[in-house]
Amino acid sequence: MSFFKKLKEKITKQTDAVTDKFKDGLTKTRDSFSGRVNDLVARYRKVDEDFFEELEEILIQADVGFETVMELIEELKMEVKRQHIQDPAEVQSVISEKLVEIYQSGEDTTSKLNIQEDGLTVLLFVGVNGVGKTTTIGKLAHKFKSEGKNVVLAAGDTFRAGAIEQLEVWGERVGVNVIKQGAGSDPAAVMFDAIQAAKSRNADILICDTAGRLQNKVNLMKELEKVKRVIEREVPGAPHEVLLVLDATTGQNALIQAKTFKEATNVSGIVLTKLDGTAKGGIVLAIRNELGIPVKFVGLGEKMDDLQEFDAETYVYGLFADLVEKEELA
Ligand SMILES: Nc1nc2c(ncn2[C@@H]2O[C@H](COP(=O)(O)OP(=O)(O)OP(=O)(O)O)[C@@H](O)[C@H]2O)c(=O)[nH]1
Ligand SMILES: [Mg+2]
Repeated sequence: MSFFKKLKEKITKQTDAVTDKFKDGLTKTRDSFSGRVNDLVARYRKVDEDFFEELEEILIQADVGFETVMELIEELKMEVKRQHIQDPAEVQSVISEKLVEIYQSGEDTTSKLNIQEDGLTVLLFVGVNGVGKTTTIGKLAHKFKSEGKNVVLAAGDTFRAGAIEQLEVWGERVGVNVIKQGAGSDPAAVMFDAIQAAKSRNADILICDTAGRLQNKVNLMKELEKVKRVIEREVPGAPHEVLLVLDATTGQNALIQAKTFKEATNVSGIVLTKLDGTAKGGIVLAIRNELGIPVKFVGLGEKMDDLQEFDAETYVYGLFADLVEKEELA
């Protein structure tokens, strides 16, 4: 059975809403990446060295990342040999299969958040300015709220003008409390307040916003350390997740940011935003494969329900949706 067929079977187990989100959100990448793979397959009569070279180029341009592309091409070559594939059209399904395999091959590929069954769960959001931290917090608060959880937000970005108000707008929209202090106050003090408030309200989840920019990187990292220390001290075992937000449209730059944050703090998961805004959605694989940190959520638009738990199979379905659907008819 071709992998497209297997994918189709797995996908039908998910709700249509989720697959549609991935499909819509990945339109740009699909049009560009899968369009080019299609064109490649149509131009070649047999799978040879030139074919692989062109494929390599297409993958690199989709931001899959150099190391990951090399690994993928090696795997593909072996698989093509093993299955005696000669028709280039058959390679597409193998590519999709290998993409899923590469994503799932590392340890720790779960996108499930470490949510405490009893007591308060604290989620700390970090990332440089403009990547989508505050928006993601709003979307996630909405998700938890609709699951019946009691959510509190902490306005830990006291640095950027308007940041507190922006989180308050989300708080009102979603219907959750936002704990804040004045602009310019110590974010660690905000966290302390927020934790006390969350405890006294018996909250299930506290989501902490932080600043994305300080005068320099050293200050930013020091501030994050201090915030984290207060959280650790006030809630044993917290923060339960340190989620690094990366903007998919910044490509390889996102990888560099991730390396910097990884050195400074224990990042437990990645939220990759604005996947809908890039034709280079292959960055998901580069992040996973080159950093070894799981992508827990992806942002597929600006609306409240545009945040989706990451799933490698649904993602690859989004990349090849047209072909997968065609397969079903065949
Ligand atoms: N298209 C799209 N836009 C997004 C997504 N996530 C966030 N954005 C937009 O990105 C912009 C920046 O988002 P913010 O949430 O303010 O980013 P931030 O990381 O909090 O930025 P600072 O507070 O300046 O550090 C906003 O215009 C968001 O609407 C997404 O998944 N898709
Ligand atoms: Mg913000």
